[in-house]
Amino acid sequence: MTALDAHLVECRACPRLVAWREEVARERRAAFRDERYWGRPVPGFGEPGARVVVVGLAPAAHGANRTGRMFTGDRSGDFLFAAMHRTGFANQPTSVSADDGLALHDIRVTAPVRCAPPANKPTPEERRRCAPYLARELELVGSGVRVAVALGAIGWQALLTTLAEQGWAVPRPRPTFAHGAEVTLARAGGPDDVGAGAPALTVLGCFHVSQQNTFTGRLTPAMLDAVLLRARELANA
Ligand code: DU
Ligand code: SF4
Repeated sequence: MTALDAHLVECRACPRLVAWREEVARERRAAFRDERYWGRPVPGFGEPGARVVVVGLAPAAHGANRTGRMFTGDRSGDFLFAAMHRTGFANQPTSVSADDGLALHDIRVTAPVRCAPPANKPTPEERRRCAPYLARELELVGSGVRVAVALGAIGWQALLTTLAEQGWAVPRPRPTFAHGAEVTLARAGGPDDVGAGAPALTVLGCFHVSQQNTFTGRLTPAMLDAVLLRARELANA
C-alpha cells in the first residue's frame, strides 16, 4: 500500500459517508452475510505506471465497500473488467475479491469519491472534500498518464477540475460530458509549469458502467470496448 493509500483508508472527513459505509458493512446483504466487509475508503487499483486511468464515481455499497477494491464484487465491475479483458488490459474477465489474481496492464481504476454514498449520490460538499485524493493519485501515477477515461458526468467534472489545477489547459467554457467526447489537453504553460513539455493528455467520455446503463442497452459491451481501444490507440500515439 502506498503512503497515499495508507492515509486515505483512515479518512473520516465526511460524517454522512462514514456512517453509511459502516452501517452497510454491519448490516450486510443476505448473500454476503458471512463476509467481512471492508467498510472504509477505497484506494485506486491497477498498475502504478499505467498510461490509462479510468475514473468512475464512488464505491458501490456491496461492491468495493465490501471487497475493498475498486469496481470489485458488483455488476458495474463485471461489465468493466470483462471489457478490459477483451481489450487486453486485464489478465482475467472477472473481479470478485481483492485476492482473486486479477492484474491490470497499463490501466488503473479509481474514483473521485472514495466512500460508498447512499443511493450512489455524493453531495457537492463530499465531492469537494474528497477531490484532493484524486489529485494526489494523478500526481503519483505521474506524467505517465496519457489518457483519462471518465465514466459518467461526475468523473468527467472531477477530472477536468483536477487537471486544470495541475497545469493542463482545460478549455473555457468547460467541454460538457458526452459518451464518445474527446478532449485533448496541452500544458497551460507559463514560467512555473513544472510539467512543461509533457505530451498531451486526452480525456475520453464514456457512459457509466452501472446497471442503469448496461441493462437498458444505453451502454453496450461493444461501446465500452471501442472506448478502451481508443484509449490504447491514444496512449500509443
Ligand atoms: O503494491 P503494488 O504492487 O504497487 O500494487 C498496487 C495494486 O495494483 C495492487 O492492488 C495490485 C495492483 N496491480 C495490478 O493490478 N497490476 C499490476 O500490473 C501491478 C499491480
Ligand atoms: Fe474521506 Fe473521501 Fe471518504 Fe469523505 S469520501 S470520508 S473525504 S475518503
